[in-house]
Amino acid sequence: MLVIVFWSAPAWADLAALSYTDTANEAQTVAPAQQYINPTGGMDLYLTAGLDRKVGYVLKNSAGQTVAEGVSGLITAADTLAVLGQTYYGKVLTIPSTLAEGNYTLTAQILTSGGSLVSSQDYPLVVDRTPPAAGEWWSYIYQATKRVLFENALLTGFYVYQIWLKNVADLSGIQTVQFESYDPVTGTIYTTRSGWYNSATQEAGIGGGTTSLVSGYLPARDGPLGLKFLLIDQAGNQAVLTRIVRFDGILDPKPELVAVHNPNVTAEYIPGSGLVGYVPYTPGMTVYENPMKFLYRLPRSNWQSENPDYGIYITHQPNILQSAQRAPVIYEDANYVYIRADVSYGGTILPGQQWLSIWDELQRRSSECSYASTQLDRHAILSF
Ligand SMILES: [Ca+2]
Ligand SMILES: [Ca+2]
Repeated sequence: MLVIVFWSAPAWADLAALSYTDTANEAQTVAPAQQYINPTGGMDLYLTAGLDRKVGYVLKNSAGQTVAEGVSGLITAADTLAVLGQTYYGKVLTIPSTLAEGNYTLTAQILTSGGSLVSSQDYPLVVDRTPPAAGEWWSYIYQATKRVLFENALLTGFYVYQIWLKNVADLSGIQTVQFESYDPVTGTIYTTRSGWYNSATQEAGIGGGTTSLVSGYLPARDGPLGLKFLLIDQAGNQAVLTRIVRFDGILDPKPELVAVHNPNVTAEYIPGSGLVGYVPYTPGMTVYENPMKFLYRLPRSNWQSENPDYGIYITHQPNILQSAQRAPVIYEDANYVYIRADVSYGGTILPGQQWLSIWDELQRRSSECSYASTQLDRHAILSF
């Protein structure tokens, strides 16, 4: 004799699973513990009981009104249900119509063959088909104010510490925040990261406000960049928020220190250029004047005058008592501009600020006050 032992049902009536098509048009089969559901049509109930019993259900809304109910035929040995990795005796009953959003109580029942109630079990359900709501995009730039992140904004990669959405809310609660950065032309995804949600402030975003988002959240590249937040509520409904920005994510290619001025030399660094007295830079070379005159070479493609969104410029500070100013371009050819950066050999005016200190600095600014800077390598091996 062939004996098939199924998982033995508990004494109470059991609802093993609910099955429905969700708001993303995908089939879902979930345990009732899921509680939050988003069916777009009818819904199948996997109800289990012993042989020679019947199963039934009653669905009541939050006002206590019965909105659907049903009873099965007799369960026989042929009535096996395989769902969510388990096999049971039972029947599938269907709630035929689309349920209105709101709170429900689903009562699963076991009945005798004559229809008398043997046991029942209540399951709270929340039907939620409304995706999360979200308000404005915001950004925090280090040492600048928090501000709205508009479409097509110029955004610095170096000092953008946080990007987030305000007024993020959902009646059933936010379950997941996903972030993506992508190429808005090809759709290529650059980064995918989990985001955070703060239910107290109703904000969802990326970044903790203490480090640059270029470390993993945003790609190290220049150009138009798509930003996307995917907000998923407890019932699985999704809201997709996108913003395209002009993203200035790299400094490269950086200016290259190619020559240093020597007042005792009259030859031209490049014949015909007028760059008289500039001699090729070598580490440890001797310099004969103060302030020192450095000659940097920068590809035109990364020169801010020709690439205003994503290019760079150099500031210098010829005198330590002066504020930094833009270093002048003193020669250019088809491929490069040559920039003279004057750097005081200090140490006498402000104690502790010796050698080349920090004045050979790259800076960038955007029309929206994005700001980033980085120090070039310190050429501290220069000596007099
Ligand atoms: Ca919702
Ligand atoms: Ca750039």
